[in-house]
Amino acid sequence: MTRCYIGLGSNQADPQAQVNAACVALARIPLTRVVACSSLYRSRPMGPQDQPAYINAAVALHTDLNAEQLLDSLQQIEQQQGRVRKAERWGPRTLDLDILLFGEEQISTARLQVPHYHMHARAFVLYPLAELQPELQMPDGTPLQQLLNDCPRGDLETLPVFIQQLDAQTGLTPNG
Ligand code: 5RU
Ligand code: CA
Ligand code: CA
Ligand code: CA
Repeated sequence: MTRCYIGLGSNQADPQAQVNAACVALARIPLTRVVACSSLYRSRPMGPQDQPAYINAAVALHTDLNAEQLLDSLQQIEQQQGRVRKAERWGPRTLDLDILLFGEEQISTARLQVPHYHMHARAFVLYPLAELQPELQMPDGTPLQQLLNDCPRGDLETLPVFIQQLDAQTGLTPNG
């Protein structure tokens, strides 16, 4: 059994609904259990700016799959939720699921880089992760708290739970 952390992101086709649906889909992966889901977070796009704001979240899983098998399942969920690979790098997407951490493993293959690239410097990854496990350490021993100290929140907003629920029920977003 391996404890792992998944980063979720969406900025197309009702991003909050995409992220909520992805949590449900993660819970249905074989040999895998969802341990915790973070709040939803909203922020302006990093990288290419000419795209909508993102909704991000993080999920903690226990799995008996290996990292490559888990990646296969994540890519299947991305495709089921309408992800289309475009030529443009870092363009908008209906759903992006990244393996942030897979136990203590450090993986570098053609398909997979774990810990995930640049996660140590991305507020939309670190703050949701800290909500799940504030005491977390990176596989190299760096405390998550130290990464947070060096990574300002910027415009990252935690969506209040009542807005998340209202939005899921009505499709309305009261504050934008
Ligand atoms: C360059 C810099 C490229 C930072 C990328 C997300 C980056 C994003 C996301 C937000 C990308 C990768 N911005 N930009 N949330 N993904 N807010 O999930 F992250 S493209
Ligand atoms: Ca563009
Ligand atoms: Ca990503
Ligand atoms: Ca990805």
